[in-house]
Amino acid sequence: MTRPILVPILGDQLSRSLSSLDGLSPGDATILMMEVWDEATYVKHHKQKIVLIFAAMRHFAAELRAEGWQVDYVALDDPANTGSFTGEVASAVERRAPSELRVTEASEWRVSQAIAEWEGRLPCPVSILPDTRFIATHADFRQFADGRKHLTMEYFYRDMRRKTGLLMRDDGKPEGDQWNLDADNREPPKGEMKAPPAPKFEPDDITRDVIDLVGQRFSGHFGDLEPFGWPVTRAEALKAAEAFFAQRLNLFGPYQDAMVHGKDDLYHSMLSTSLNIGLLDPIELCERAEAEYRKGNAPLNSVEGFIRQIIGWREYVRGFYWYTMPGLAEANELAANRPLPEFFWTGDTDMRCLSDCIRTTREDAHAHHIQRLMVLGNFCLIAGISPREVQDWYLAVYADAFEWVELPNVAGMVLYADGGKLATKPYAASGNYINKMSDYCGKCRYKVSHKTGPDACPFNPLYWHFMDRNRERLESNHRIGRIFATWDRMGEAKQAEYLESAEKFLDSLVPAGEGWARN
Ligand code: FAD
Ligand code: DLZ
Ligand code: SF4
Repeated sequence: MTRPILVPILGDQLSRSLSSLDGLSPGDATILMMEVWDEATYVKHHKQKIVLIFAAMRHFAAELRAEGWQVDYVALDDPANTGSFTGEVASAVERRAPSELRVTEASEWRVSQAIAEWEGRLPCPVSILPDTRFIATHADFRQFADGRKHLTMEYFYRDMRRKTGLLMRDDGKPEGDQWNLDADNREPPKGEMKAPPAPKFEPDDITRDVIDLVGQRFSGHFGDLEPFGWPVTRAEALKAAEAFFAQRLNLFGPYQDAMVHGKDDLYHSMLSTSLNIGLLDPIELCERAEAEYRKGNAPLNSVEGFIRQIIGWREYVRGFYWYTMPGLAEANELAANRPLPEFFWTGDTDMRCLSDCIRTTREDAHAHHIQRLMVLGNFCLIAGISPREVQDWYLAVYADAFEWVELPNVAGMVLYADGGKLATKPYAASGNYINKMSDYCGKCRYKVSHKTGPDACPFNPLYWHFMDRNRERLESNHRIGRIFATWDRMGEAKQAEYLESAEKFLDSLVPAGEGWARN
């Protein structure tokens, strides 16, 4: 009898279309799935993120077993659990003596470095296969990026539209004659914004066990454990997707950037967790969205906007991550070194926009893109918070956070720490932007119309403090340089008022200290 192949499946590889399973039948392979302490604690993930991963892994293992696969499932509390992927793979190889170990490449640098060492350590051949769930290969991204100074997403996105044929006409032109309808994705909130909420899923017995485990073992991690309602199976994820297509896609486009107090879903899909752990396939979602457009159920600005986020931004940041690692994790172009304020963990701030975004992050392990970018991220950028600390925070607090997607967004899009490879200018904004795009400011203790002084919205002086202290680095940037003419016209007295207000505010910040993001 031939010895089976050992196929480790990691917590974000929960797809039946996984390359390591391709061509195998249940009799050919043993699947290895591992709940390991190292992965659960390399940052102190939000409790719901750990529940999501472990519950989805346990359900996936049960589905595979029901199909006849042999699954070695190592639970966190298994007394023999070594706590690491490498330790568990070594034990499984000893137990099973496989003819080969076959694994789909890891999505993150940390894990890929570990996997790269398996070949030298294990007594069997090791095959590492490409992750075919992404549309762009590493070579596709290199071909796009090599020789370019700025890696503008727009051109990459057009390549992806051509590669997939999504929203393309037979004459090779984009549907609607425009590649990108971003300009039609910026309506401020209007009236009550009665978007039907994204569905939540009642935990079954498997998920309840995991909730209990996480409550006991990870009680010191950030975030509310319950209510937990994320999809943990493909069937649930498909239901969540259908609810989005039926109820929210049509207004996704116009209100993509809108922010409303107390609501983090609005017209967003809430599908990133399911996509990132493999319960949903990016192309199936995009094709489904395109079908809604073709049937006349959703306008082009919504459908193109949704498809752009997935085959544009999502694919692009993944390519960018692998193209720029490991340097990206250390980049700090603006030499920002202020510690993260404690209120990022406690939510205890009078800034109403920030406290609402931190509340939703704590309650749901989610905030939508503009909350992450223009409230939380913008604050970190203009207050000059250290990229390392900001990266750890984002990686820990969101249920959809994996370094390949989190890091380019934080270091590149938010903090300009990469020196402008990803974004052509820093996304710095004063309180005006938040006031225009949200209902936050009306009831805030700060006045968005006050530019300086104790009642001024802190984003206002911080914005000019940021510009002033980074002038040398930013002035030559044609997209931002002319801002300095406005600053110069203000005159010294006004400038001093801005700088003094900003410094008073910065001095009042209490640093978070050790132990929040890492043990
Ligand atoms: P929707 O608004 O419905 O968008 C649809 C899908 O498009 C998302 O599910 C996601 O898969 C994709 N998408 C949208 N924007 C981006 C983007 N900028 N980069 C990559 N994919 C995108 N997304 C993550 O999945 N994990 C992260 O760790 C993460 N960290 C972020 C950190 C910062 C600072 C910023 C600004 C954005 C980050 N994003 C991250 C992107 C985005 O905020 C989330 O994907 C989105 O909020 C998830 O909610 P949704 O599924 O309702 O998204
Ligand atoms: C995020 C996470 C957590 C919290 N725990 C595990 C785990 O115990 N086992 C596992 O296979 N995956 C886990 N993950 C997801 C992994 O971190 C992710 O699959 C890899 O980082 C991919 O590079
Ligand atoms: Fe945020 Fe400033 Fe508006 Fe308050 S006034 S909600 S701090 S933008």
